[in-house]
Amino acid sequence: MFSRLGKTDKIRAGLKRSRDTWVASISRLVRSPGLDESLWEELEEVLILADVGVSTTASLVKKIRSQAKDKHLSEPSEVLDVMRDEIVEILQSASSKREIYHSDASNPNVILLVGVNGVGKTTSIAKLAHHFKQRDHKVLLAASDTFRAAAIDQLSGWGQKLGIDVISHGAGGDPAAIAFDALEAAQARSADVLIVDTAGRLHTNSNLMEEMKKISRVLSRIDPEAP
Ligand SMILES: Nc1nc2c(ncn2[C@@H]2O[C@H](COP(=O)(O)OP(=O)(O)O)[C@@H](O)[C@H]2O)c(=O)[nH]1
Ligand SMILES: [Mg+2]
Repeated sequence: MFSRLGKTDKIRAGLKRSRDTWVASISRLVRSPGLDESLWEELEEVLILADVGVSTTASLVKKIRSQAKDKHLSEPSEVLDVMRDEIVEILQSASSKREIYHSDASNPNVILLVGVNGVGKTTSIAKLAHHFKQRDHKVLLAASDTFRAAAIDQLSGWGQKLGIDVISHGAGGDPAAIAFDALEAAQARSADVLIVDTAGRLHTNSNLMEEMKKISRVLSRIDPEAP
């Protein structure tokens, strides 16, 4: 118990440290006099160090700079207000574009789990399936991890426990063909959600990445919105 609390405290302290660092850097920037090239460079550095990402940082700083010019801003503190508005806009447009769940009866929501071996794809599928089922959504699972018979048994086991059907062709089957059949079955049965399990892969496994592209390709033949 105590060691657990200790761990949480450590994580909290770590998060606080990183928040303090970038909040402190921004406050320092805002107090600096005048808007010059070094301010934009420092702002870029602070945002990248705060894990905003290189391309988002570049486009954010570009937008802030052009607004600062248009509005004839001269104080770094005014830049902070512009930055806040721009960040809110980015977050709002991202959340409106990423609708995770739609309720269109003829088109099931398709969730495709991808990741390296053992990261918890199959376990997460069981959790997601349970989550949706509890909310009265009809769920179907596709056993597209055909690498090992054990992987199919694992998914089927979860299906049995949860009372959810699993579409499978058995070990060695074509993962894309299974995904295709499963999506057809999901449409025919008016399922709300189809969750597709896949074999573990690294992005450097070119044959497995081709296999993933094929899964995506055949799914989009049935539903262009599918992953
Ligand atoms: N501690 C912990 N173990 C997990 C979690 N998710 C999965 N596991 C375990 O990690 C192992 C691999 O999980 P699995 O779902 O089969 O991974 P997959 O290879 O990505 O499908 C199994 O023994 C799971 O019980 C988790 O959130 N926490
Ligand atoms: Mg698995």
